[in-house]
Amino acid sequence: MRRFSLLGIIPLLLLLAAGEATAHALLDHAEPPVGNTVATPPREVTLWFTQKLEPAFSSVTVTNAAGQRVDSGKARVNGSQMSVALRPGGPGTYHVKWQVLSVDAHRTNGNFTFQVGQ
Ligand SMILES: [Cu+2]
Repeated sequence: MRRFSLLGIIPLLLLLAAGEATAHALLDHAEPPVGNTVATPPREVTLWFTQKLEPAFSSVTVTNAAGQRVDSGKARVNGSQMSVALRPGGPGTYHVKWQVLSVDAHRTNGNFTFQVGQ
């Protein structure tokens, strides 16, 4: 009885694991890298996701250490990649907030920081 129920659960777990791996656009990596320090304020931020994005419903905002928005407001989406241009914002901690709609029609969002050195 016990053996039977365990065997029945394994395919279900595999199915859930596979679904989770392909579901939703999650942040894969970014430039500047998440949590890293760069010497000078970057001219743009680029984010790479685990799934293709819907350009019309995907956006990213970037604020500098003073809390001022430094992004151009116009994110560019190319497949699973999203970039936004920045104006110079000085040194300190930058906050990046993103929200995207992936092609499977799921919304996800997140945020991270990077540092700009003096
Ligand atoms: Cu999904």
